[in-house]
Amino acid sequence: MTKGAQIIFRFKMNFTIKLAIHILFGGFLFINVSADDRFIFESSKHPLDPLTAGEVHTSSLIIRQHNNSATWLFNRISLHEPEKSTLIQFYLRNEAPKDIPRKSFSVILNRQTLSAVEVIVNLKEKQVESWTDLPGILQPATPRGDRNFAENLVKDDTDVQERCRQLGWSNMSLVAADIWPVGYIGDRPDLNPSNRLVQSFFYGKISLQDNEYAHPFDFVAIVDLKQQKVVSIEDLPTRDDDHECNVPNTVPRQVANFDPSLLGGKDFLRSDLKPVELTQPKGASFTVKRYLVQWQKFQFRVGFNEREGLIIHQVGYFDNDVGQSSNRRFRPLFYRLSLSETFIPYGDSRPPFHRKGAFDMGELDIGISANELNEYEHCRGQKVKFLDATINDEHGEPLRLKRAICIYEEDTGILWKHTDYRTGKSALARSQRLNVAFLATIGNYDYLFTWHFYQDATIDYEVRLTGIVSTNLVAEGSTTAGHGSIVAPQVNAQYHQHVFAMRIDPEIDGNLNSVASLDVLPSPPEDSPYGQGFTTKLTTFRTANESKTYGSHTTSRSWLMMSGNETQNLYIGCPTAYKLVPKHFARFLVQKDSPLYPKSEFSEYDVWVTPYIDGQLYAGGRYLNNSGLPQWTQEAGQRNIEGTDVVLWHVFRVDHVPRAEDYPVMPAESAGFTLKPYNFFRENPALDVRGPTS
Ligand SMILES: *[C@@H]1O[C@H](CO)[C@@H](O)[C@H](O)[C@H]1NC(C)=O
Ligand SMILES: *[C@@H]1O[C@H](CO)[C@@H](O)[C@H](O)[C@H]1NC(C)=O
Ligand SMILES: *[C@@H]1O[C@H](CO)[C@@H](O)[C@H](O)[C@H]1NC(C)=O
Ligand SMILES: *[C@@H]1O[C@H](CO)[C@@H](O)[C@H](O)[C@H]1NC(C)=O
Ligand SMILES: *[C@@H]1O[C@H](CO)[C@@H](O)[C@H](O)[C@H]1NC(C)=O
Ligand SMILES: [Cu+2]
Repeated sequence: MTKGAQIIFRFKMNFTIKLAIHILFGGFLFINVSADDRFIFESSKHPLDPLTAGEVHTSSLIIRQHNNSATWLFNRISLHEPEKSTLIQFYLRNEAPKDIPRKSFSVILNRQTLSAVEVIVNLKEKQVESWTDLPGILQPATPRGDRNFAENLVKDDTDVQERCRQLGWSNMSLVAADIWPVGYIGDRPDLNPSNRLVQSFFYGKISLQDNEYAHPFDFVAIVDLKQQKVVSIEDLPTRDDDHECNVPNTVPRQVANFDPSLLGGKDFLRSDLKPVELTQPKGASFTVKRYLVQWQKFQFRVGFNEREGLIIHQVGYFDNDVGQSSNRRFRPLFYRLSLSETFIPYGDSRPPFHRKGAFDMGELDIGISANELNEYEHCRGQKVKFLDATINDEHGEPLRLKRAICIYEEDTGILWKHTDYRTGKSALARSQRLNVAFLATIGNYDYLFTWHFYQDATIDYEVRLTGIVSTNLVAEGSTTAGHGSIVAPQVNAQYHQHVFAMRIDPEIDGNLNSVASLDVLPSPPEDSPYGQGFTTKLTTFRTANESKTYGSHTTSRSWLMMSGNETQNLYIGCPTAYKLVPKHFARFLVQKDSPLYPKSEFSEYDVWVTPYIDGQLYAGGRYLNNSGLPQWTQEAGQRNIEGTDVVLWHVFRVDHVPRAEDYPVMPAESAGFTLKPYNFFRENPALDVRGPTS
């Protein structure tokens, strides 16, 4: 087929689909599909490219045609990534994959029963490949549409309105209802978790722009999305001796704003700051072809879906043994890098605050909350590449998230340098890094997630946490709220943890890898007559069970992902490796005997290693049904994981004890980890980075 014929063919197809949907469903608007999606040639799509708007639309159309036994709500439609076995050889050889059909993965809900079905659609054959009914207890995350629906529903409830009125808020336009997952509900057998339950915390606003978290209310409502009603309203504890005292609560009216327009104008704002600009007079050093990114010696693919947001696929490095450009060879590093789950347990032990906690990905979806980015505020540079993302609405139609991902470079100081102190001659290379970022707002919090790539082949992941701390009411006259910091009169910010579970699928110099912990320890006395000796201890994990390890700051523990038998470093003689360098040593604080523990058990260890199995993507399981890592490591049993295809999971946690300075909006806190080449090269791989003046 000629190019022209393909264009015409695709145009006709789209036209037909459009017509069909108008006839079948009474005229849905065919929105948010841009020209480039309609006229993309199949052959230019990589099997890991996110679904296009056209593919989202086609998926829901095929699903409806296949099964019209119910009215389906489309919870998600995203790429069904091909099995690793079909892609791995192409990746290892850095070849374009051939003959791999694109497929979509959808979770749909029966509008009446809210029971969920997983559907895989083969987009090439245009047919449903699998249809899996899930038990009612397995429920997918609550997308934004459902959250908005729940917010309106609680605000329409007369009991809720009465409670708000008693607190001085009779105008419901000035009441904010924050919709949270319910977390643990095992102590309420009267409520059915299969009915999609959410809870709502309430806050008042003085004006529409006002920061509501300065005015917390004293009750929580549980909403049943199946019955579409409020099923429970509970008092929140507001003083330590709550049960002894029955005085009605008052809500603080003191404002705490951060929007410059509410901050007293020009006199309040600093006027002595001059701009710092980055210029790139010769353009960018990276290229982006669809989703393929090349920068310096790195190559990788960008992916995106509604749950994880940004994904990095198939990272490789073009190694030319410094200075021998003829020897350029492709060396695989990581098959897939992603944030796989996050959990924010709150530390207030007074019920019903035991239900306050959120799995931001598994229960709320992070990808759908992506902000629209720009080059002035979020990703500062002159040459920034933005990528849109495509998700779906409940009718199965595509929704475009504009500029959801940014790719840009920046200067990060000295990369290496030495001055010969005898001659005064110096050599220096400055470090330039490539950033791939996305920013999500989930309720009161904002997270900026960035993968940084460096010229010495280091890869670093950073989460910046900002936004507003979730507040709760303290009774007038109470001086202590416990489990939190009082950040303004009657306003408490509860202690909580941020748990991030990363999925790192290494492919260090090939498909067969091993993982080991590396500790630095004092030498035993018999080896150290002067007591100053120290040494390293490498412990290679033989089973998944053995790999469940905690960080150890007393031995500077790191973990190595090692190639099967490649020994690049001729002098050291050990396998080529990448080292995971942790940055956080906070332990998971939910206790093992807590009824909340089984669902969050993946948060326990700092590192877990599992044998690679397709579909095991989310640390707590796709539906957070007490599965994920604990189940998979157990299922792996005594199976050997040395020199096999393995996945390393790194869990890091930040204890957030709010400070006065975190209020009313918190200065960004940084968290993350680093992946460093470890005897992967023969020498400093950045010797060939030029200094700024050369
Ligand atoms: C249609 O959906 C219902 C409910 O999920 C299921 O029981 C039935 O088997 C489906 N039919 C087909 C042909 O897949
Ligand atoms: C409720 O508040 C909104 C926003 O301030 C305002 O526009 C509206 O007029 C108020 N309604 C009543 C009945 O006071
Ligand atoms: C797993 O490891 C722990 C601690 O190393 C050990 O106590 C336990 O017996 C192991 N379980 C299995 C099934 O091997
Ligand atoms: C590594 O192991 C594989 C499989 O056992 C073997 O084919 C290959 O030759 C080995 N490579 C080296 C460098 O020893
Ligand atoms: C959780 O659900 C998955 C289906 O996604 C199932 O395979 C798994 O066995 C379940 N685990 C538990 C512990 O119920
Ligand atoms: Cu926090």
